[in-house]
Amino acid sequence: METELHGFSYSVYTWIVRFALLEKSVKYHSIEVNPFSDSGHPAHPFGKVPLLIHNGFRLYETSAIIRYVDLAFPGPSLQPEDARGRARVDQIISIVDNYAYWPLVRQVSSHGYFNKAFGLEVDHSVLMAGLDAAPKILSALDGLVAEQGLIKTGQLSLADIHLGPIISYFNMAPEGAKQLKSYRQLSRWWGAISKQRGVEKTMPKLPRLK
Ligand SMILES: N[C@@H](CCC(=O)N[C@@H](CS)C(=O)NCC(=O)O)C(=O)O
Repeated sequence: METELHGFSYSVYTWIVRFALLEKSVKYHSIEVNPFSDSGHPAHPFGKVPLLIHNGFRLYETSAIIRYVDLAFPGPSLQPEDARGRARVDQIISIVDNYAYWPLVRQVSSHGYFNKAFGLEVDHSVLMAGLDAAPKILSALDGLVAEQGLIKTGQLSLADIHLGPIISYFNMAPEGAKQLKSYRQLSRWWGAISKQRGVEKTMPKLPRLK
């Protein structure tokens, strides 16, 4: 059985897939591709990462990949059996992809942490746009992780795996960390997730802000 993950070390979506693969104890080869280069990832129709290849089966879109990993490999299930639990997991994943990724990661984390840490240009208007958009998203997630998340269920699910790296990146920006503190359930949830072995083992190695 051959599993290949095409990803980029700093990509938050690649981190999500690494986290799911680790939870299912899947051994795989990592292929490093920078999707932010001029050509993007040539093997991905939209030039992005991640892309998983499992015995010739090629799959892109992170949410599809982690659901596939959960079903295709043995080990504890990462999705609740009941309809409502499963729906909440899917809802959190969908919120991440449709509402959270851009403001929390590409605006707040990129301009409040990454560009500073890597000596790149910081656009404060982009950072502010992300910070303005964040409360609505954090507030929705605060309620949802209280209902379906590690601290409520005691079990790691695909929702925790999809959301954890996103909140981690947001929290790396001091402005993001300050906002996160106002959301009690989400902060508690993040406190528990950040101590998970899967997070520690799959987290990208990143410089601290000076
Ligand atoms: N919808 C895609 C999004 C993947 C994505 O945006 N990946 C980022 C890295 S975290 C990327 O490749 N960005 C390159 C670009 O936007 O040009 C998924 O769920 O996998």
